[in-house]
Amino acid sequence: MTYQNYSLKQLQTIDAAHHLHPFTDHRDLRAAGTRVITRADGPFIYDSEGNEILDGMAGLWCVAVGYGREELAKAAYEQMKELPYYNSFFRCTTPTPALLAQKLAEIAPKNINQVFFGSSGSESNDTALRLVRHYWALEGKPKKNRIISRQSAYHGSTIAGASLGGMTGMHDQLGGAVPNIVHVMPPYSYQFGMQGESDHEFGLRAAKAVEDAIVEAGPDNVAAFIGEPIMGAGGVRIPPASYWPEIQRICRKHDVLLMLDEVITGYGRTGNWFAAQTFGLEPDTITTAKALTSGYQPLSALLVGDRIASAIVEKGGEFFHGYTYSGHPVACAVALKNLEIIEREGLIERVRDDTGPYLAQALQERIAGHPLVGEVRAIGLMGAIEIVKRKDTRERFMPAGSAAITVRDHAVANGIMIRATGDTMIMSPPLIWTRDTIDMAIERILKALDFAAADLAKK
Ligand code: PXG
Repeated sequence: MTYQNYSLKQLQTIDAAHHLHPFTDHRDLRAAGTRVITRADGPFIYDSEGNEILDGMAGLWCVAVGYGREELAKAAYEQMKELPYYNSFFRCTTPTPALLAQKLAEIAPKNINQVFFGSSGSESNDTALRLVRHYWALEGKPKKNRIISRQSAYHGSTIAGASLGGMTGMHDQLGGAVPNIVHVMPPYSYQFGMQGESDHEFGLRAAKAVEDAIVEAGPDNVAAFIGEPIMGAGGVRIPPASYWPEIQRICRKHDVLLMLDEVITGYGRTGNWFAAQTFGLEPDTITTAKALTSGYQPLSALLVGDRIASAIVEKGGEFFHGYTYSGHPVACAVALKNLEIIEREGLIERVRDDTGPYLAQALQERIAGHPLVGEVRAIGLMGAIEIVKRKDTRERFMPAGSAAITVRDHAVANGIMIRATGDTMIMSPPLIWTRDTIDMAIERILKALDFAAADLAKK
C-alpha cells in the first residue's frame, strides 16, 4: 500500500489539512492529532504505531464477523469482475440485490417480505419516512403524517435522520427540521425512573408518553412511531420488558404504524436476527445497515412490511424515490456472503446462548462494584457502564461527559476501544468474541477504571 511510504506525522498533517471528519470539533482534533488506524485482524485493530487494540465497538457497531475475512474480499472482487455496477431503475435489476432481498425476507419477522436498498442507515430512514407518509396518502389520509420519536434517539445525520432523531445539538444546527416530528421521553430508567417505581411500571409509563402524544395530536394525524429497540448512540439504553409489547399494543389500538430502527440491533446483536424477534414485535418497517455487510461495504436495507408494500404495489403508481446505489451489486454480494458466515458459524446462537449471558454476568460481577460505576447494562453483545462520582446519589462528575472521556482515553491506552457517550461507556463488540475475549476486555476495562479513578480523585 502506498500509504506505507508516509510517516505517521505526514499522514496526520495531510489529514489535518484536507479531511473534515464526522461529528468532530476540528480545532480540537487538529491540536490533539488523529490516531491513524492502518490495519485490523479478527477482533483487533492496529494503529500506525503498532499498538494492538481490542475493538470493543466493532468499528462503529458494524463489523459483526470481525476483520480480515478473505471470503468477503473475494465476494467483492468476483462481483466487481463480473458486474461492478448496474442500476435497479428502468425495469432493470441485477442478481445479488434480488437474492439478498429474498434472504432478508426469509430471516425477517413473518409480516415482512420486501426490501428497499440504500447505502447508509440515514438514507434508509429517509426512505422509511417518505414511504410511511406516502402510504397514508395512498390510503386517503394525507393528514395522518405526524411521526412520534424519542428524545436522545439517533436515526442518522441527513436532514431526515437528524429530524427523526432526538439529539438537541443536531436539531440546533439543522436550520429547520423536517416538519411534524415530535419527541417523547425515552425508556431510560436510570435517568427517568422515579423512586419506588418498578422497572415494569416505568416501562409502562414510558410507553404511555407515546400514547399521550398520539392522543394529543389525534390518532388521525399520526402516521407512525419510530424507535431503536435499544438506543445505541444514546447510551445503550435497554428498555424494561414491559415497554415494547405496550408500544405495539398502543400503535395497533390507534392504527399508528410501528417503525423500528435496527441499524445497530439488526443481524444478530441481541441474539436473534432482529431485535423485533427478541421483543416479539411485528413492525411495519425495519431500518437496517451496518452489520448487514459487517461494514465491509456501505449498504442499508429498509425492510418493508406487507401492509405498506401491498399499498405501494397495488395503489402506488410511481414512488419518486431512490438512489444511484440502491441495490449496489458489489455491496449486495458482500452482504450475502456476510449473512452466510453469520449462519455458518452460528454467531447469533452463540450470542444468545453463550457470549451474551456471559458478558452480562461479567459486567455485573466484575465491573458493577467499581467505585466509579453507577450501573451496568447488557443485552446480547451490547453493554453499558454508567460513570458516576457517587454511587448512592448517582451524582455525576462535572463538567458533564468529562469523566467518561477520561475512562475512554485510559481504555484505549490499555488496549480496548470502547466509546464514551455523555457519562456512559458503551460497547458493541464483533459477534465473534468468545468468553476469552470478553475476559480480556473486562480486565482492560477494569484497569482503565482504576487509572481514571486515580485521575478523577485529583480533581
Ligand atoms: N440509525 C441508528 C440507530 C444508528 O445507530 C443510523 C441510523 C445512521 O446510519 P448511517 O449509516 O447513516 O451512519 C445509525 C448510525 C455513535 C455513532 O457515535 C452511531 C452511528 C453513527 C455514527 C456514530 O455511536 N449510528
